[in-house]
Amino acid sequence: MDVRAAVAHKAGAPLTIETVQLEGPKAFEVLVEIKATGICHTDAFTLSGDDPEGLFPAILGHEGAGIVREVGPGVTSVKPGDHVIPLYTPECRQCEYCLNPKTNLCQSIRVTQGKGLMPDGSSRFSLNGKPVLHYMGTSTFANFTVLPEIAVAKVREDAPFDKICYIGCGVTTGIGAVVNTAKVEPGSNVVVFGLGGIGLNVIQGARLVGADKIIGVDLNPSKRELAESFGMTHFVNPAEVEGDLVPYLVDLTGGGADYSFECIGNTTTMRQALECCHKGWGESIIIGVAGAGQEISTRPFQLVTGRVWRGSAFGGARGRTDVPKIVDWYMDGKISIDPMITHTMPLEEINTAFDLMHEGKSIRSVVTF
Ligand code: NAD
Ligand code: DAO
Ligand code: ZN
Repeated sequence: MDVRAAVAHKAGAPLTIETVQLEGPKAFEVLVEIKATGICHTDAFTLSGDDPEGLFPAILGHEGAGIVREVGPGVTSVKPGDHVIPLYTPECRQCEYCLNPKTNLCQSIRVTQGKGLMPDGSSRFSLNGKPVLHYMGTSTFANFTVLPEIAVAKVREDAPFDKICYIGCGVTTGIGAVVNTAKVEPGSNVVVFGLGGIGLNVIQGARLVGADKIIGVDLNPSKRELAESFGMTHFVNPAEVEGDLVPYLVDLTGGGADYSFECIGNTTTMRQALECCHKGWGESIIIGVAGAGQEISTRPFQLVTGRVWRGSAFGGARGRTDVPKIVDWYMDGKISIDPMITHTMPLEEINTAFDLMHEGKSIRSVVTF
């Protein structure tokens, strides 16, 4: 079938809106009509060329929501008409990783997904007879996409696509890092580096679990107001701090953060996030993705004296199990999404979403089809 897609032909170039061909679902695959997709920093990271796994030409996008239109042979968990959120971290419930409660990193289709291919080793997208690659197993910058059955979460049908698409990455990544990865306790002091689409969700996750001080760190003062509305209690602009940021944060938290979260992807702030943690027990969670080849460093004595460095992918969430619950939280008013969706646009204007992100003017832009 013909589908409308934003194609990334090469790193550093704008996406081009084109009609591409999409083959139907094969065994254990589903065809999904994408109704809305968010544009995340990670799409920009891949498009920039900094992503070591970035491959071209490809159809980017990993933060979508839509409706199953067709299922391939063997599919049992969803049917045409079901509303779904694509999962860049699938959940097969059978692999060694899915069977280990310590991780959410299902590996059953990891090798082909990393090559931009479906599990049978081929692409379903093509342009003028030449393959166009999938991205993160999701490729939501198209009005139709094909996914493995294990890479869709079935969600309730009364939830609005243009809001719940954000649960496909940013919301789950931020809230999940607090709830699943760090397991932040009520009364904790939390420091969040970066108040973008991920950091704001860390903040609302911290408020949800009853954190005490929730300190946001960002160079852009325009992020302050929205962050406060999501529960930030103190704002720190590093550019306005006299002297070193780390001792300033240690002082503000009364000895160091119980938990810190790095939501920028900068190795300098990763170090600051670790070192502002409380001696003896403070834990720092890296969420941000740094550029290819970059390395983190600290003095090992920081770890010897009880600080812990950890990472979190997709908020430690198991998508098919946890994502429908997060949609319920949104529909029940337990979490908020709408104010973070600052811009909505048609596919034809998707490059504007990248411009707004780079200019620091948006939290989330959403393309609706
Ligand atoms: P974003 O661009 O919306 O937000 C980043 C924020 O950091 C901005 O508000 C910016 O002003 C601020 N900032 C930049 N440099 C700073 C500095 N030196 N000091 C203080 N503040 C600074 O990005 P986002 O969409 O929130 O994504 C954040 C990171 O999370 C990215 O690296 C993204 O790739 C990553 N990410 C990780 C996962 C995961 O599962 N681990 C999932 C999604 C995104
Ligand atoms: O299992 O090796 C693996 C890869 C898991 C991918 C997790 C991706 C999380 C970070 C990228 C940001 C996604 C938007
Ligand atoms: Zn698995």
